[in-house]
Amino acid sequence: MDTVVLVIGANGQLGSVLVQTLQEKFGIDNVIASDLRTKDGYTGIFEIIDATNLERIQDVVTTYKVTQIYHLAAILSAKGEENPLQTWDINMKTMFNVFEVARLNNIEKVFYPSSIAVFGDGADKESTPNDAYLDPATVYGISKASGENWAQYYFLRYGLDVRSIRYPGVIGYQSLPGGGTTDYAVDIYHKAVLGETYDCFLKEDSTLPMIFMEDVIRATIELMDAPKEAIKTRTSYNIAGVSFSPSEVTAEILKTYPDFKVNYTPDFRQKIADKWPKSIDDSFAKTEWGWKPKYDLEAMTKTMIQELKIYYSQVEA
Ligand code: AKB
Repeated sequence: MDTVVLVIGANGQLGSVLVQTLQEKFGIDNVIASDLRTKDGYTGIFEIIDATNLERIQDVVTTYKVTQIYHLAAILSAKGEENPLQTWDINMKTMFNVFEVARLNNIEKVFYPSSIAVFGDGADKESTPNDAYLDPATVYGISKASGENWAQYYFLRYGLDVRSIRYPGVIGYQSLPGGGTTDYAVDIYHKAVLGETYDCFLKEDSTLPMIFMEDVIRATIELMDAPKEAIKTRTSYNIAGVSFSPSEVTAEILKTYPDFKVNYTPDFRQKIADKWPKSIDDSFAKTEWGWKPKYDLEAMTKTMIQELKIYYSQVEA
């Protein structure tokens, strides 16, 4: 039987890149991208799905004989605070719909992303362990901490093979993030390449765990490819890429753009960042399925600047 993958939330920062990787891996006709709206210029099969509607997910699963689901749709940390109850409803309803459709249709594997937002003041801020106490301070974090436990519940109760990673802030040149606290770390590169000043919404010494897009996509695929017996952690895996503060990434950018200027005007997102780890212990992922990051701050910065320069030269042409 062919693997047929449904990606929910395919237009997001991660989804748009992950879909391409999955198309290369499984074939363009075996990947169904879905989101609330179609995307201009998308190549491949696309279905409009509002994941709060279980019947609609069921229709698509039946039509395409889907065997794996990646559920990437969620409202993130900063945006989620605008309307906490609605964020809870959307994040939880979409998750339950995916888990239920997966269970009822004997879906082979489900990917459910969690986040470093599950951690709060109860966890060590340096090298935060996988099994640290979880007291999230945002509704997004609460929904993910709860979702991880539901993932484990569906595995233990129904044998549904749900796999999960706690994503750090994701940095990539291919797409833009939206509604997160770590978004500054993508925006800052765009402003540098455009020759503009960046107004940073976090303090200059606010260190957070981040990861380069290539690493995070590889981690996701490697986890999904790992033998079932290797996956001992059924809540979610910490993965570390690189930890840095706004002033550290600025220093790296200044090596290429010595005139680049950053102003610091911390806003409500600083409070969110203050609750999160500064660095992550990812030994469970390393030991259980062989996770290993490749990109450090220097390599990431080089690639970001190189690729964004190409992008903006094409936009301007
Ligand atoms: C956010 O900032 O909300 C996300 C995340 C760390 O999950 N990027």
